[in-house]
Amino acid sequence: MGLYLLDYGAGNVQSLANSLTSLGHSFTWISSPDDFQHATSLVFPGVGAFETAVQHLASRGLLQPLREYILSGKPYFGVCIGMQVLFQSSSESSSEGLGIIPCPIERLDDTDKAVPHMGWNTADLACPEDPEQVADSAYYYFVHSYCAKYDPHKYPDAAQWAYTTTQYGQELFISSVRKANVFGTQFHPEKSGAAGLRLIDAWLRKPESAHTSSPGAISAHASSSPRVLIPKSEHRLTKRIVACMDVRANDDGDLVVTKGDQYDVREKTPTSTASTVAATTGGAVRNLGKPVALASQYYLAGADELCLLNITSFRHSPLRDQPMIAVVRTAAERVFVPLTIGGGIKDTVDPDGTKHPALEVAGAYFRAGADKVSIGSEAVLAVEKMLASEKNEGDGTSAIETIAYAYGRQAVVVSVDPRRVYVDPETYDGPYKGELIRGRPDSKVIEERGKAWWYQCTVSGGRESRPLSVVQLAKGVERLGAGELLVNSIDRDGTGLGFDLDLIRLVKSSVRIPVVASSGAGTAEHFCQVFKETGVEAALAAGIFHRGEVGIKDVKKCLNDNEIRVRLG
Ligand code: 1PR
Repeated sequence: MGLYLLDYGAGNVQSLANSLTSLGHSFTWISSPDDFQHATSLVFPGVGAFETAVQHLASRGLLQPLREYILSGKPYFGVCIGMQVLFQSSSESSSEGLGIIPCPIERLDDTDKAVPHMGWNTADLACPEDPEQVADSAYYYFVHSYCAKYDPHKYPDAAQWAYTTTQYGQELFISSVRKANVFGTQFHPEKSGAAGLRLIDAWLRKPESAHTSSPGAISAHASSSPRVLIPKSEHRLTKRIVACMDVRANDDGDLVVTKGDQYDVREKTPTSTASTVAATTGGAVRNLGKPVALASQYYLAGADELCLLNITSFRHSPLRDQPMIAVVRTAAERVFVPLTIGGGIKDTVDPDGTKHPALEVAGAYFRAGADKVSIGSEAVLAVEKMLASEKNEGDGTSAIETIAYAYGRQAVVVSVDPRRVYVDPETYDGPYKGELIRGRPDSKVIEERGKAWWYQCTVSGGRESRPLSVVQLAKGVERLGAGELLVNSIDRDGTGLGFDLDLIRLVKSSVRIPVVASSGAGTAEHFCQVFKETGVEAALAAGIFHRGEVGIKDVKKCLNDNEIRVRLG
């Protein structure tokens, strides 16, 4: 069979290619308009932003051939933008869609929930008697800010296309479509673990004739009127558990997963009473395993997402750091949940003077298989620049803005490394008065008692403090276009004392985008605590997972026992 994959040239489509390869399906990339004629099945993993996708397709002369291919009745499977492009238009863009489904794509409402809708949710069959492809109770991975609202009164023709619907907050949207030769999912089966791989495999293993229809069959109107689904009172989006690997070269030049205590990743220098063995290892970079092996292990253990942070990237350009790119590539071939890559996502200049914009750096990671990039230091500097500008807005050139424009804001995470600055609550009269947290007199952390503090942003892995608070940063990066915030805490990192609930609550209440709590997890109960007390969408840990003290399954069991929705199995 002639299975082709459409890459419009600016989306992170490697993940879908990896899933096909792992399932044993070979494919050819569409590289010119003529290729559509050779394709007997077509998958369009349109990850990214609607505007960029449609513009790229049009500029490469692929938009009209794509439309003709779909109308010809040959099998088509679109993922995310690959599904959205079937619709009339998108409020994300001034470009028109293919107009095959007569309904617009609209922005999700963020007044009652975080947007993007990011994480694992269910896809409920619109016709339960037709469970051919989607498993009714399975969780699939969603990441999008725009959707086709399920509204049979307003858009009766579009409702006829609804194969599954998904509830998020008070909104019910079409999460997959199916009609004649066309199948499309808003969620990402290639990032949905075993359930997603099963769905892709089932579609591909069916004879092509079963997905083929007569030309124009998709335009036919169904005779029956669609069922009117009533939104559920509660959505089924799960809380996400993220395993994070801080990666750097050790003193022998090998890339290892390391873990700091408050960002110090070297073994403690031994005292004079230490053994000779300890003395020889003192000061070495702490080595907790190999990045690809650990990533595979956490995927199999049920992690909902993985994060690889190149923690010394500020020293050189990531594009010259080929071993790190190779790590990402190999990990992405084995891991079928979202993979975030961070470290050094910024404009860089090689020693020979060659400039690489942040967009190019991110593009290299996306092509290697990353699903999201995480921006640290550069985000702090971009917000400082924005706040100092006359108009108090971004100028379109920052890493956040350029990457979000090309790949969609859901592909841009900002990782913030705040540190507490303790002040005397009675005398402090500085600019962060409104953000002060007051320590409880009975706090377990002695330095908190009777004190107050604000959270200061740092760059270069905590080495330099900047004149910016975490609240300013959170609000600033949301305005610039970040899709998610990863909130570390230098004070809690590696301590096992639990997440800094004051910090996480403060950030969560400052933004509408999803927030990932990080730093300080020491027990499974700490995860329950952070979800219950702050409402964050995800929580991340490193040390306890690397040292095998608490497993991902233990965390999920604890959450499930406490009636916090998680993806089990
Ligand atoms: O500034 O864009 O180049 O990005 C650098 C990235 O590397 C940032 O995301 C920054 O947080 C990270 N980083 C830099 N130096 C260190 C270090 O440890 N010396 N690691 C570092 C940050 C924080 C988390 C950690 C959690 C959970 N590590 O990654 O995994 O704190 O730890 P725990 O569960 O063991 O407490 P740029």
